Amino acid sequence: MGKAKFGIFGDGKELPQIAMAKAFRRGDLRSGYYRDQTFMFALGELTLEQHFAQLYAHTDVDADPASAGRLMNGHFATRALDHEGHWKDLLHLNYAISDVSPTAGQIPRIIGLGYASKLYRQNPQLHGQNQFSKNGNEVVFGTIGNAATSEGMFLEAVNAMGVLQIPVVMAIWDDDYGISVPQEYHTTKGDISKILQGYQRTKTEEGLELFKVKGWDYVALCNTFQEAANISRKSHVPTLIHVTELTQPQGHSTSGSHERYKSTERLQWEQEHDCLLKFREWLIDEDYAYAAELDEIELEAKVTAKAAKNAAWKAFNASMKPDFDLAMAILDKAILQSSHKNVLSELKMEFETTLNPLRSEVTMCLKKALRLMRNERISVKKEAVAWIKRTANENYGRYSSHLYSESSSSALKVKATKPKYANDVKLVDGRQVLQACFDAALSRDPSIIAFGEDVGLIGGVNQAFVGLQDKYGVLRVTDTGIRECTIIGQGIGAAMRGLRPIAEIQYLDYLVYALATLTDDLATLQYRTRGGQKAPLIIRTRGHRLEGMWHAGSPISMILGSMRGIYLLVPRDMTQAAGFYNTMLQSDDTALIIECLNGYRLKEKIPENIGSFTVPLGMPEIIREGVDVTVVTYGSMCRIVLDAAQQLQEVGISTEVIDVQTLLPFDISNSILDSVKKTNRVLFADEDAPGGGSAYMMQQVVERQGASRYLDAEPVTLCSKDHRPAYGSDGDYFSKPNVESVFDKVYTLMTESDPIAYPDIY
Ligand SMILES: Cc1ncc(C[n+]2csc(CCOP(=O)(O)OP(=O)(O)O)c2C)c(N)n1
Ligand SMILES: [Mg+2]
Repeated sequence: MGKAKFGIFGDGKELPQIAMAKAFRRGDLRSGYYRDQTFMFALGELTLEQHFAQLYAHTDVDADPASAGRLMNGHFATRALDHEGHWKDLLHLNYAISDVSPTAGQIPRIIGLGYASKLYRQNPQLHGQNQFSKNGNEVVFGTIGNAATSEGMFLEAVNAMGVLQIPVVMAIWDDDYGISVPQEYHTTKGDISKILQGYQRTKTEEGLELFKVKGWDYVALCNTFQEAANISRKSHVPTLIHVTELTQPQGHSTSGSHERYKSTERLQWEQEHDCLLKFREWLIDEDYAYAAELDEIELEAKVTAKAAKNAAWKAFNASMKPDFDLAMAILDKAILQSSHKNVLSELKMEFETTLNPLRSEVTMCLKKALRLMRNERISVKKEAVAWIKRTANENYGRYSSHLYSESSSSALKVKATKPKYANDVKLVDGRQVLQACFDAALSRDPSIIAFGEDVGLIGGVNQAFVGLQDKYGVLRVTDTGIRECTIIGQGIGAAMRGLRPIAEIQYLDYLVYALATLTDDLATLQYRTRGGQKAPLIIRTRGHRLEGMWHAGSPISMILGSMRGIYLLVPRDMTQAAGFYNTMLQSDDTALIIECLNGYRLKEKIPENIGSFTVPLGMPEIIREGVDVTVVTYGSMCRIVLDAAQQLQEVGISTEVIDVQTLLPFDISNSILDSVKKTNRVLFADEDAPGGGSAYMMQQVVERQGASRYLDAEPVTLCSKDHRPAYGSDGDYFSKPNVESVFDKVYTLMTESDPIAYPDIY
């Protein structure tokens, strides 16, 4: 009837989920997908009414605790944070991590969820009373469909869990299909557990323990899940349960019927092997119940489900009714006061006869009414405008809140502490500034960990962790395999369990391998749970210019376009970077920090308060004052622009250089506008492709901050060529902006306003 826009359900997979729920203990975690409704019901983590509330997109957190109406149905989550955004006692939760729709998107984080148990068990500094773990006894239960096991994320994660030896029970719900596509298109030999046999542990080799069990065999399912959970809990060995012969009685979702693609024989087989039917037969055969008793239970279940559906629908409508009633009362007044009585009456009638009206429809109705009355001076307009403003504000909360942390630990609330320098301050390599910052952090807080490719033994390709594995141990400063996607997953999962990971992506260009997990999972986490879950992960990487097509990238627009929800910090040197690490470690937000690849060996002054000074987010810094032109830039470009500014000074042009420092958030207090008011000319310069990061900065300053009114010349951008940077110093020079191109761009701006003083050069 159009009450719900889309439905996807867990039918055909009920029985293994009951078995899984029996093996699950309070404090354990689940990272699964849209089929897991029976598991959630069995744990008591989802009520029937909540199930329907999500189907209707009820925006009340109490009605749909998983997503407050933001996610399609079948996307489950436990609220792990209290109303203030602070951790609850996770040991007392059945902790279901919020689902995402992309198949296998739930998998990378499993690595971190399990890794946290390993650290809580193996690192004595983390022992003792805490709300996150009891000696690392918590098991992560992962679920995935058979078809989704073809995704790289799954295969990467299976390998990683084998390497890491973490307590994961990975269940595969195998119904032989992925929507319409049968097994032979998905899996070599048509059998995922068969092809994973090489991962099976042996007496002498670590690996996974693999199980295969039929999805309609209740006793075998219970035994298998119990055994797997015991192994994982006790020995931290990952286990994988391939649950076969499952069905999908209603097809994939409400958007199509499976009769279109399954043969008559398959449909017949599914009817006979439905796990609930087989369970029923077993209960009767084993004398646990009479058929009549089960009939009664089934009837009761239908009545209960219907009642829950009706209650949820009623509650959903009731949540909107006061606003609808008030809007209609305002329209009644408008009909009395306005000369457009007839059209207004029609508008009202139209809304009142709408089947299942929504907030958008009442908003459209009142906005149309206001447009009609635009030339009239009648008192009702004030009431209508007040209604529009109030509900817009409330709808912002309903649909746009919690993209970032809104708790008292938000990164935007961290107090700024300036770096302090000794009188005889030493000049050191940039990497040493970072090393001192990480040293201070690791000694301050045992929950801080760092990992990534080459981070452990050698202390990172750029040496910022040098000596720190020796000092803090392999559990704190750790090498990983080359697996960017699950490095990020390792960070997300660990952060969701109270640890403070710094996950490293070796070069910014390789962030692409982890992009799906960053954009789908991490960036949306607070938003999609409306503040019910968080993963305060710091992602460390390095980029901008150095050498070659894959070691000098600055794909900022890719990040800006895909990772809202993760702060984007672009420090110009290692001191600013250290300040950002200190800020983020005090906050419960997540951030990507891009260090300058070419800055590790440049000399910097090391602050005395290296472990505690902070750099605030969203605060640009004027790094050179000037009056003629403002250049807005960041990262490695700061030095280039400063050099150009020096040369411009020699021809009489005074350039103000602003380092934005953070792109998300961008200049919270509109300070760049003040500079433009003074210079009336602005250039936005970066190393991204044309129309990328520079265009974003232009939009922020010219449109959002309203700089256009103060400009005497067109705002301009300077960026890289369309292609990636060619290798070698000349490749860099002719691919990226350089001192001369900055000079020319600024000089041309001046030529435009004073061609006599600044004649054309070329
Ligand atoms: C990355 C991605 N690709 C495609 C889809 C569309 N899609 C949703 S479910 C699905 C099939 C999944 O099949 P399977 O993993 O076997 O799970 P099942 O639905 O059968 O339980 C597809 C292709 C998606 N959600 N995400
Ligand atoms: Mg399937």
